[in-house]
Amino acid sequence: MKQRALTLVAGLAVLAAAPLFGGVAAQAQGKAAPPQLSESDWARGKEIFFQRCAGCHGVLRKGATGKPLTTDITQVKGFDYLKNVITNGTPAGMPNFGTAGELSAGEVQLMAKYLMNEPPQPPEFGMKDMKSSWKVIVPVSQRPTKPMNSYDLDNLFSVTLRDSGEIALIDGHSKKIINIIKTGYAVHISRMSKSGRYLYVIGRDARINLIDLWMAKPDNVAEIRVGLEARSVETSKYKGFDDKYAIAGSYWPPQYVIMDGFTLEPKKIVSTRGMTVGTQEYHPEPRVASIVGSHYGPEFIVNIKETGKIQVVNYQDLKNLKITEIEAAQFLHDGGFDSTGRYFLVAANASNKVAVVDTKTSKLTALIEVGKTPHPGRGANFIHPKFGPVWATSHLGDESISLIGTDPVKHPKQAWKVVETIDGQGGGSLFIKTHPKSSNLWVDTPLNPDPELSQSVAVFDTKNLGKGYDVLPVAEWANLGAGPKRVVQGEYNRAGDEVWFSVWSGMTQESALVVIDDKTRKLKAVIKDKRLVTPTGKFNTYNTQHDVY
Ligand code: DHE
Repeated sequence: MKQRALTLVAGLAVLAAAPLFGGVAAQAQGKAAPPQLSESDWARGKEIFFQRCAGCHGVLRKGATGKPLTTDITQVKGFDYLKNVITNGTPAGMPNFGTAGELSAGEVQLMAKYLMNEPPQPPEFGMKDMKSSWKVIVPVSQRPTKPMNSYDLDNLFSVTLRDSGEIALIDGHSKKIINIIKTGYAVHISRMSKSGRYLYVIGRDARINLIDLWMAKPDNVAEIRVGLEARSVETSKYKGFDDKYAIAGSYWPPQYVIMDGFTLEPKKIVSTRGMTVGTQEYHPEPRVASIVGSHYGPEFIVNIKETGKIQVVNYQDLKNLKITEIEAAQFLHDGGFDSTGRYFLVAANASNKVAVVDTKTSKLTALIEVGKTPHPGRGANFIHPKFGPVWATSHLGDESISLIGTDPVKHPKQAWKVVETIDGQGGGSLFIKTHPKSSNLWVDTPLNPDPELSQSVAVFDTKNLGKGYDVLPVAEWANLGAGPKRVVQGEYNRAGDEVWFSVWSGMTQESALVVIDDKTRKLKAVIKDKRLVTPTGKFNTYNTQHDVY
């Protein structure tokens, strides 16, 4: 059966390719023929793959955080194997989509069949597409000239409402929702402008929303789509360039774009396709992972997953763009600054390494072997009683937490080495967090297949790590009905005396935010509201603006 895959996928563009399904018999021995799918099942498979799978496995399914799923592999593994892994997940970080109730039994079977067919290649997305999606909702000249509300703009939380395509802006003091703002689908991160006035959020569908916190009721003032799939957005942080530029990295097409910071007008697109580190092979899909704005120069630090290269992009002269390319390791993902803001540490997750870049010299400082599949979020900086300043990461693939020395001046022997490894509750950790005013180190495990672990959080005392950790039953505290109730991503308030966690359930189930008193580690508040659909990431305005973590 020959079909035209011309269906719209989750609001995405029309696919140019016309894949053949089921009609071509598998040639190689041991390979199962790709199962046939109806046109509607194929469209649904593409949609689910975009929403749940492409981030880890890649649009072309060549693998990164997740294993490669090209048909030479999937047709050999076969339907039953794929169905089992999608249902139950793996301890290495593959979510248990079936048993968690996120995909129905029918959807799991559909995905197992879908994966045995060739992946469709989405179209490119260039300047013309960006410009036609670009909207300035409130022109700069019509925006307030001073804050028009009385909120403490240093203590707001931008909370991703993943599946409803919104963010909730919450007042950190009253814990009341200020506004629910329409955004792209499954906002991945929120970032602040240098001045603290503008909030930038990016959806998985590569839609960026620019929110002005000075409005009486903060809301969107501009938006744009920069591709078909994306995860990262950042702003110029170097002195003299306050709020001037924004940058967004896409997963598809593999590229990044520098925009005007006040309007999101796209200025310069740079493709990331090219050669990998090490074997120096061409890669057709080097996706842009984390991006940070340097405090030491007019530069963005752009981390390219599949090539394993870090680009230091100088934004002083966009016409004569200077890019310094640093060889790190595959597959670069998420990371954050050390406590001084000079060094950037980024997980090369499938290489089990952390790469360190000196943003003052634009050179690779170190490549450090850590545990299995590091996943720090932005990491956690604290003073280790014996080894001085350290930056910590937890791991998707094992229970370890690696502490890396970050002070080459006063602790040169420890600098850029794992000075200690401690064990948390289990693998499946995504985020680790502390605050300069706290001695608590919080480690979540939302992707652990055991609900006891995915619904609780471990907390260490940084002054006495040898004592082990306490387990706090955060999901239980939220007192919700049925659902996966994954406890995810701790985020501090401005004062550093409370930490917020999301209890992330299914789209039709109740979710909540749980606020813990940092000193007593006791429950302080549960924020529930029927509008809080699938909350995941939370970003405190001050801590995000100043890279406090
Ligand atoms: Fe994330 C950060 C990519 C899965 C919530 N995530 C990041 C960053 C990247 C990334 C590149 C760093 C951005 C930066 O700092 O500029 N995330 C990916 C994936 O590719 C992956 C593995 C699979 C996917 O399909 O997206 C993935 N991430 C998830 C989730 O399942 C989470 C929990 C919910 C969701 O939205 O799907 C999730 N990712 C987050 C959050 C951050 C993040 C909350 C920011 C953490 C922070 O404190 O900065």
